[in-house]
Amino acid sequence: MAKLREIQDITVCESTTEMLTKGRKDGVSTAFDRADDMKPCPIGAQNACCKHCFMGPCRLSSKAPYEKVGVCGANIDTFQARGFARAVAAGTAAHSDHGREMAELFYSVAKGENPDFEIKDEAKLVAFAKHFGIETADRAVKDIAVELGEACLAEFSQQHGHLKMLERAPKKRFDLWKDLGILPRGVDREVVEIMHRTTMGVDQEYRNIVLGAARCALADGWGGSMISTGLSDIMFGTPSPIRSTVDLGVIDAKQVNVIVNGHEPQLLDMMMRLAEDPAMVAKAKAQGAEGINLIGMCCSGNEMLVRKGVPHAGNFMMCDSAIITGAVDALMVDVQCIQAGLVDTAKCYHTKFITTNYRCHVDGAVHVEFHGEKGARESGEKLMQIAIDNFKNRGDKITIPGKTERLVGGFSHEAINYMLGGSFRASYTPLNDNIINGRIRGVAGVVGCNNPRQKHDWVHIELVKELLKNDVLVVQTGCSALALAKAGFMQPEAAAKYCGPGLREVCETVGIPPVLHSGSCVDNSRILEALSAMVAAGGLGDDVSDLPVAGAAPEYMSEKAIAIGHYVVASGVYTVFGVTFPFVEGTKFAEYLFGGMEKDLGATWAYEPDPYKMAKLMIDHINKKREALGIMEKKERVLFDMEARRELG
Ligand code: MSK
Repeated sequence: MAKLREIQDITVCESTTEMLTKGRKDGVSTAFDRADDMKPCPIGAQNACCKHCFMGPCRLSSKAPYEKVGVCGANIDTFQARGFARAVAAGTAAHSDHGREMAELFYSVAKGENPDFEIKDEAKLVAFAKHFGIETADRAVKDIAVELGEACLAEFSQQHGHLKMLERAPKKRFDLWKDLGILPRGVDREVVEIMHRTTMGVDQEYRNIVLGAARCALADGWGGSMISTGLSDIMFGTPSPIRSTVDLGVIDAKQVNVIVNGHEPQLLDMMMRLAEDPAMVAKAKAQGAEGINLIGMCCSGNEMLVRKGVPHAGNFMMCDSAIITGAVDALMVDVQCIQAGLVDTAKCYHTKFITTNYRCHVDGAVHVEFHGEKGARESGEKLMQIAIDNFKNRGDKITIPGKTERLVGGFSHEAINYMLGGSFRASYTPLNDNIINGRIRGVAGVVGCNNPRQKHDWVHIELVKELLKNDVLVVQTGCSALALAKAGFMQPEAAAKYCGPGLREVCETVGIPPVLHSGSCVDNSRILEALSAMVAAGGLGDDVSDLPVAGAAPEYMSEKAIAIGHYVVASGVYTVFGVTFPFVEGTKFAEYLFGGMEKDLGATWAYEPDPYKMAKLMIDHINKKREALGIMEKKERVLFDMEARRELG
């Protein structure tokens, strides 16, 4: 085993520090330790290798002049573009398979075949159906829902035309995609096509591959992910500002603690209901517990934090820490971001690590299948029973960190619209006005994972601090949101502590925190809706690429993040990634991704692991957009009437 980092170099999170210290004493090995012991392959880290056929695998030098080519003759640019595109396809597949699962679940509810779930938000159902061109006037909810379910499922298998949700983008952006020939046809078709194009002997021109990957990524953001978010809102409720609590202190020694981790909301939703079921509570009490404490983790938790305020244990790199408390009776997982290493951590304590989805088995875990469409309550009860029965098996190694943090989350696109404009004039106009008058410099989306090679939460927090100081409003999703929530940035009082004077004034007037939690990683589609609404509100140009906005994934680790980054860039937003990026400096591929793409799509990628330099890149970009819009100078507050707004547009 290589020398392990000191724990103060691994995380800035107090609870994680406490639990990793305990874990080392208890003999637990976490992903942080395995990262220390496993040097990343330098060739793979740069996508300078290719194993798409069996004449290789081939590896190329990452030193200029890049003359060497693979056995087939493919050069370094082809290698990198193909590796990048395959990551986009994998990420798109993950979000979209989640989206399809939501569509299947919704369809079973719509047809009246699933008594375990329901349509909670009829207003969103009608609004979403209208986006698909479905007739809603004077029709029964059930009929609209069945037609919507069929329309959503068809988006995955459609072969021709374009995905319906793309029409929600500004017209100029839609036309740009059309002119470039990258309007996605059907979600599955775009994933399959990328896998085909990147196989041996097909697409070997880096720009064509990157643009093909953009088509696939757009099928994720404006297809699979947007369908997932929309249908989840309809079934589980559209988020609106709600209080919750985050951090490992939400684990309660006196109750049966059940943590649900993964991505699809139906498992956590069912377990939350069962945790309040009198019969289940009575069973827990019979075992000596005071009740059942249902807790979310990672993005399953985010799904229900923003909708129902479920207490949240923490982000991706805290799963081991939760088990190390010794007080988690069951950790139930569905799909995505489930570390196989948790099986061994669970073995050091009494925790039952339970996989529940047929698509995700882990060697050594207990497997109890849960299907949202059929028998969800029955299998949920089985799962809960395992947790309750395990309460009595707790050992004496229990230590629960005392820290919890309050937050207000639930800032969906609809909620932001309502909060800014009120119920009669729901609109993004007040946001645009505050950007135009300079109180808000711009808006940043800070999203993505934790990566054990990076000091946990540090880059997220330092980056956001810099942005707020410079009057940049921050919108968040995924594990990044949890880093800021734990650090206290998602309370309205945070505005006075961290923001520049303009942003502080706006947040205090509206009563919002300066960092808005919008949901899980699939919910980055909400950011696309918000950007389109900003363009539609007027005064800030006529395309997303005109807006003073930027994106970042400071500590990402997943292929899903690459897919998100690529659809965000292809939608017109300058986006910076941290930690690492699979590229070789100075190649044509890199020059295109980090520069040339702007000519085609009006935005580029950037790579910068240092949070302060990352913030500078984003703020410089926002300033550049403000200059282009002619709003760089802070303006005195003027009341814009319709005529004035038209002139600005
Ligand atoms: S869970 S994809 S670590 S955000 Fe969505 Fe967190 Fe990244 Fe997984």
